[in-house]
Amino acid sequence: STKRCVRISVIARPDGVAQGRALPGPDRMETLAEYNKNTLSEYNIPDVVRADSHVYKDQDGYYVVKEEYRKPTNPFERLKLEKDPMKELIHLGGLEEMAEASAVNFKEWDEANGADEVDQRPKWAGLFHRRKGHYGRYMMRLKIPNGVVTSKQTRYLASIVKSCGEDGCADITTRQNFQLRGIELKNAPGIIQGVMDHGMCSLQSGLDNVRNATGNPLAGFDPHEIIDTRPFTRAIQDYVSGGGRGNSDIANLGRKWNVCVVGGPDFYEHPDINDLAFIPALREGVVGFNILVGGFISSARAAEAIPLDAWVPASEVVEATAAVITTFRDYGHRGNRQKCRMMWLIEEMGIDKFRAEVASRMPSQSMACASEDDLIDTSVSRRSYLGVHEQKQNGLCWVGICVPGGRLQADDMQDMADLADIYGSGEIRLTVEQNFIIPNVPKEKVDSLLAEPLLQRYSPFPGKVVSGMVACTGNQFCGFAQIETKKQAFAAAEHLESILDFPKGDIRMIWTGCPNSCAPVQVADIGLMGCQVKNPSGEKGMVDGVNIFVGGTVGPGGHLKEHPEVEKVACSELLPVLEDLCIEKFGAVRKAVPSENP
Ligand code: SRM
Ligand code: SF4
Repeated sequence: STKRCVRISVIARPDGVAQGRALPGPDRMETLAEYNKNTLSEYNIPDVVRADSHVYKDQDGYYVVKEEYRKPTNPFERLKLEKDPMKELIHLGGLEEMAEASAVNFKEWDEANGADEVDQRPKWAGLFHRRKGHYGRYMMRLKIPNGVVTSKQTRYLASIVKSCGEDGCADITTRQNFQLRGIELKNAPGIIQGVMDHGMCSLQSGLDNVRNATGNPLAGFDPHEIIDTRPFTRAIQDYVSGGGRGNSDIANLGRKWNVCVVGGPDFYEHPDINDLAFIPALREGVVGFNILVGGFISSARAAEAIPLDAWVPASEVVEATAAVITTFRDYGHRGNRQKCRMMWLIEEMGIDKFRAEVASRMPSQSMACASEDDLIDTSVSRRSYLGVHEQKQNGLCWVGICVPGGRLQADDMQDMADLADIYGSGEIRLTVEQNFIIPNVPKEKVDSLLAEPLLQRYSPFPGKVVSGMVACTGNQFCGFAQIETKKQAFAAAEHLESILDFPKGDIRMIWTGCPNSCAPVQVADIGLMGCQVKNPSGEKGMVDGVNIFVGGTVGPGGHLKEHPEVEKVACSELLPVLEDLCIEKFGAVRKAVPSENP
């Protein structure tokens, strides 16, 4: 069992936290060090100080890159050095001051302060200014550990989206999480306070921070469950956010960092592409986890996670998480952003030295070797969680519902919450394919749930291409995007379903708007990565196009496809190429064309 579960709902102003402020922080600047010490004292994490570390801890408890490791300083390290976002924005109320100042005239305030302040530092509070596609509005990225959310929480999030009027909408993300859009900075502190009061958190969810801890979306009710991942993902999230108070220990990493806990035979959690993944394994009869490290995707490189040759008991998941993150914090690169992810550090140190450093940071200063007794049941072939399935609890079902592309409006979220209350137990699960699940539906209520209007739009029984469709944000809101994604993805999926049959099963078609691969094309059957290509009509100029990845696999033994198989196809010429791929590589067959003269 884990020592503590999430306290994030209790951040409601413990001792020493400023009264009357929306964001967490101490009541006086002089008590900052004590505040951070108190926050971290909850976690039993040894405070390791290494002479050769690239960072030092300042008198208030924040980490700063040492002078000798500052060159070449990338722009993100510079903005952290100039003004520590966790300290200044969260703990000392800077964001609240910004909210007030920006309320008068956002554009003028933006011009006076610049992009570091307006776009980047607020990411420590989970606020992303959408400068290019949605000027003056922020996207708020939450953390929903394991994708478990209640109807009450969902309803509150729906109310935020609704309050943003036509600018408001939300996404289920590829880390089984929610993002809300259309927020104005002037309202952000109040919204963050509300989010916290509802037991959720948006702190430390962007830029050089730890992302949402993913787990098995079927945790607790899957008949094939190996281990319930919820206590672990919640405990990780609790540590990562300092119980919602902000964790100063890990608020200055060299880059983003991902973690997941695997709980079932299907690997829905994508352990291959996480910086740290826990894989259930027994050691001398004790339940615990083998550890994989270093998985990541970036525009320059996609690397599969590799074994650390380490096992930890279930009771030490948070300690192991902290040991790996702080190793990364202390030694990770701070120069070229393309070489800052943790795998680069592992390669530079060598896995043995990296392992030794991690082990030395455990409370016992050691870690057992990986166990050969892993608990992954390879006899179960990867299942679709969409549709109606019997739970391990007698008489109950879960209903997996497909939201192609994950985009939701306020009313959709409201309906999700209502359906979870009426038919289930008031709980909703989010998945990395941007879908949701309503668990705990009594068998006799399933038919009525299936007849609900929301399920006519978002089907539990989608076609064979729509069912596996995932699409990142794309150029509607994302400044990196080369193309539009969500609408094109859905149109292409519907087209393929209209003319082809798929006797060999579903196709996992994933669209990503640029090489960052937020919707991971490298694991897709067919992955489409946005790019610009020469106009096929021969006219001057570039047009939207894609590079096409084929044959990535997921699940135990799955592998990434690092390079595209077909390059630079204009979107206007894409459909026949996709048809051929479906036929040649995935056994699709053309539907019989109805004869005109029967
Ligand atoms: Fe991502 C940056 C959206 C999952 C790799 N990602 C971004 C930004 C923040 C860029 C920006 O400021 O506009 C995007 C925000 C767009 C927006 O308005 O929504 C963005 N990433 C997303 C989401 C929303 C895609 C989605 O449609 O679901 C996902 C949010 C997850 C979450 O809830 O936290 C999302 N991003 C991922 C994943 C998948 C995963 O984690 O399993 C990856 C690849 C895995 C990985 O990180 O190793 C991913 N995002 C990136 C990268 C490339 C990272 C790198 O090392 O180079 C960037 C760019 C960066 O960090 O410099 C990026
Ligand atoms: Fe934006 Fe590129 Fe990520 Fe899509 S893949 S959300 S376009 S950064």
